[in-house]
Order: sequence, then structure tokens, then C-alpha cells
Amino acid sequence: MNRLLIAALPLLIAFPAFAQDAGDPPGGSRNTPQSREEAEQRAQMVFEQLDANHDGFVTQDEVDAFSKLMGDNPRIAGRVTRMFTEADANHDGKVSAAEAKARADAAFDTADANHDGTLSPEERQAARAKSAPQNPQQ
Ligand SMILES: [Ca+2]
Ligand SMILES: [Ca+2]
Repeated sequence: MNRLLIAALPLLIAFPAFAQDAGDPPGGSRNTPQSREEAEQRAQMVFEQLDANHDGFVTQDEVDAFSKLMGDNPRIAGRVTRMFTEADANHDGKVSAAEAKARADAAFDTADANHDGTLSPEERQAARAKSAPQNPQQ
């Protein structure tokens, strides 16, 4: 099992741009505002974890393998698949690094409520709450 992958999962599912929190000490840099650049770097890290064969694309197979690794939880699988579908902007069945970055940018813009280019802890919390819908059907 890939420990980093496991550690990143809940945040990867909740909001991939914020996957960096997995490596933060509790109560530490977690509360530091985050720049768009950092969000992109972190999204790139997550992308590389998902890209099991390192061909520069995350495919549905790799997403499936990831879901399996997570114990085939249908809720998690559903979210990962939804994320994958959203990120696949040109609908070729693969998510490129550029597509993953674009999605991270979009997620950042959505979360940056006051558009100052930085995510405050409040903005990040609000975004995370919003990205975890109560209804798993959605
Ligand atoms: Ca694509
Ligand atoms: Ca802001």
C-alpha cells in the first residue's frame, strides 16, 4: 500500500487542490493561506500519484485501480469518477497533467471567494464543506 496515497485520499476526494493538508502537522501550516501556485503544485503531486504507469495521463483504469486500493467503497469510487469526468475537459477518457492543473485552478478560483489570490483558512474550510455534499447521489 502506498502510505502517501492513503494519507492523501480523504482530501483528494474532498477537494484535490487541498491534498497537501495530508502532509501538514496537526494545527500547523494547515491554517496558512495558500497561493494558486501552491494549489497547482499540490494538484500535480496528486496527479503523479494517480498516474500509476507515469505516461502523463490518468486513465479510467488507473482511477479504477485507485478505487480498488481504497477498498472498492462505492461512495469513494463515485466521487473519484466524478472528479475524473469533470477534469477530462476534452472527453478523451484520460486526464492530462494540463487538465488536472486546469481543474485545480478552477477549484482555486471557486474557493477564493474574495479573489485576492490567496485562500484563507475560512475560504478553504468553506470550499471543503461545499465539496462534500450531504447526498452521495449528487
Ligand atoms: Ca482528457
Ligand atoms: Ca481569498
